Amino acid sequence: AKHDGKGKSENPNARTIEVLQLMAEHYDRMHDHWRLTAYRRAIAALRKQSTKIISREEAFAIPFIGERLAKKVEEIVWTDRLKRLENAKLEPNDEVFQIFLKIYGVGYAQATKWIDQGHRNIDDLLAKAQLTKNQKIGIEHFDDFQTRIPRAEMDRHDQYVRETCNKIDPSSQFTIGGSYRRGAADSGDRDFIVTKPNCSIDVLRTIMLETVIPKLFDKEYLKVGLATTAKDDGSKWHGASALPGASIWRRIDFLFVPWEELGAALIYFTGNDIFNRSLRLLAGKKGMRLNQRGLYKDVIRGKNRERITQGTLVEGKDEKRIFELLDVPWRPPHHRIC
Ligand code: DCP
Ligand code: MG
Ligand code: MN
Repeated sequence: AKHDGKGKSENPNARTIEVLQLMAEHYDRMHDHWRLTAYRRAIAALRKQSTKIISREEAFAIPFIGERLAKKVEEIVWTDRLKRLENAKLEPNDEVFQIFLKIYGVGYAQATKWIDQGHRNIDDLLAKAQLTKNQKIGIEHFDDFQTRIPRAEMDRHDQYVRETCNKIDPSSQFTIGGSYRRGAADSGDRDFIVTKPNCSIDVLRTIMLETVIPKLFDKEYLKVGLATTAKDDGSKWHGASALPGASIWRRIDFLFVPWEELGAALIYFTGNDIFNRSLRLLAGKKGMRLNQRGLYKDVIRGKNRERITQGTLVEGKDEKRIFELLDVPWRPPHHRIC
């Protein structure tokens, strides 16, 4: 045992706490806040006990220890170990987990599943895992998609897409948002915000999906489509493309945005994500609400700050006006890093 004789072992549940702590650290590294919090609460509650908790019934009787955690407490007491912790084979797998999470479209659940199935690297996945079409593309172009795009190349994509699209539909407007609009020296992907004056989102989406995107495929600029969603508040198309003569595939996102919502969409898709969160929080504090469609006022909230009314739209179109209405001095995109 790792008891250090500095008083830690005096707590009757020291060993249980030690193992649960390792589990908590594991979830912390996995960014699993929900489980991390559950473990922290359970550990704090267990620390207050003056007797050794041995059975799951005893454990379950303690506040903040649910059924599953109670079972784990019993397992630790009786086996001096926790299978779940060993299955996670912590150190090596954390690295594996982080790699799997970098594959396009792979989230926490998928990465965990693969690790539980015994896969330890990309080659395992290619050889043994059942992959969807997108997962295969994400893996085959793993290095491509991980390589940052230098700003000079971003400029060339901007020009290429703009020229091609404007030949088809001169009034569509394209802005690259994301890190590029914030002035970054390199970017992970291209976030094209597409809009068209006085045009419904349905018509814009149809032009893009049925004419512009097929044209970009014809020219062999677009290589593959990865995801498409169509919603009232805009739509997106995810894929990959390469400039003529280039072999490296780059991730490309098209975000179709209604003309009246351009300002709010620009704020959202320019980010960064933390800036967005702080702006939304501020809106909330002022009785307003900000999302990628607009700024809303007279939002009524309950005692847990949950929304009771959605509020009325005050501004969607004008990016600067949204800052003004929030009483925030204008922040040019390259100052929107938190
Ligand atoms: N965004 C957000 N919250 C998220 C994801 C995205 O607010 N969870 C917004 C802010 C981002 C923008 O969308 O800046 C574009 O998302 P990207 O993932 O493309 O991020 P960036 O363009 O900022 O960075 P990168 O250079 O890695 O693409
Ligand atoms: Mg981006
Ligand atoms: Mn993106």
